[in-house]
Amino acid sequence: MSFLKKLGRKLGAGSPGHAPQMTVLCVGIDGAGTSTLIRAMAGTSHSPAAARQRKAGETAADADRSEQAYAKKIQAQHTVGVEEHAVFIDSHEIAAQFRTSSSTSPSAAAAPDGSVCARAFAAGLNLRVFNVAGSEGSRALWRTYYDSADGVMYIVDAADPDRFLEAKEELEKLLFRSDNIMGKAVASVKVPLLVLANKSDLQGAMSAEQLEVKLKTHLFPLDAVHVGSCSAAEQKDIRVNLMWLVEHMLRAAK
Ligand SMILES: Nc1nc2c(ncn2[C@@H]2O[C@H](COP(=O)(O)OP(=O)(O)OP(=O)(O)O)[C@@H](O)[C@H]2O)c(=O)[nH]1
Ligand SMILES: [Mg+2]
Repeated sequence: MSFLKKLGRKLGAGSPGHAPQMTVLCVGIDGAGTSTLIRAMAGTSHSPAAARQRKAGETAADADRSEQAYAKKIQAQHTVGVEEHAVFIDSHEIAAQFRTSSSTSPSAAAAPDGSVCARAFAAGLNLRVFNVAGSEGSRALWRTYYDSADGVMYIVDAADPDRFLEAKEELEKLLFRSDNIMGKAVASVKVPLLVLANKSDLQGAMSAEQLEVKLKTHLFPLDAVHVGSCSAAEQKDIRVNLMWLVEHMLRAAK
C-alpha cells in the first residue's frame, strides 16, 4: 500500500466524513415501534418528561400532570411520510462484528482495496436510515425505498397477536412480486433482511424463534435473513441485531 493511501486511511479511520454510505429501509405497520427503534439507534432518544421545560413557578403536582400529558402526546405521534436518520457505525465495531461472526463466507480482511467493505473497515460506515410511515395509506411507499436500499429492517410488535397477520402480509407484499404467492415467491430485490420482534419487555411478547416459525422466513428466497428480538423502549438488543445487518450488507456490497 502506498504511503499516501496509508496516511489517508490513518486520517480517515473511524471518521464519518471518510466512511462509505449505505441505505437502510426501516419499516413496520403503524405502532410496531419503528420510530422508537430508530431514535435509539441514532442516539436521539430522550425521556419525554426530561425534554419538557418546567415553567417558572410551577408546583410539583402541576409539573407532574404536564409531564404525563407531554409523554402521552409524544407516544401518540405517528410518523407522517418519510423521515431520514443518520447512524454512524465505527470501524472498530465493524471489525469486532466480523471477528465474532460464525459466518463462513469470505472474510472482510480479503475484501479488495477500495471496495465498500474495505473502506468501512478503515473509516466506519454511514447509514442513511429511511423510516417510512406504517399507516395503511403509506405502505405503498415502502416499495419505492426498498428498490434502492442496501438492507431492510422490518419491525413487528411481538406483543400484539391481533395485528400479527397484518404485519406478515405487509412484509410479504414488500418482499415479493404481487403476481407470486408464498411458496413460489420471487423476491423483487435480494438485500439482507433483518426482522425484529420488538417490545420484548412486554409480557407475552413473541420470541424471535416463535416469530421466525410464524413468518416462515426459511422459505424466503433471500440470501440473508435473520429474525431477532429487541426492546426499542428499553434500548435492549438493538445493536447486536443492527450489526448482523451491517455485516451482511457489507458482505453483499461490491
Ligand atoms: N413496551 C414497549 N413499547 C414500545 C416499544 N417500542 C415502541 N413502543 C411504544 O409503541 C408505541 C408506538 O411506537 P412508535 O415508535 O411511534 O411506532 P411506529 O412504528 O413508529 O408507528 P408509526 O409512526 O405509526 O408508523 C409508542 O407508544 C412507543 O412508546 C418497546 O420496545 N416496548
Ligand atoms: Mg413512527
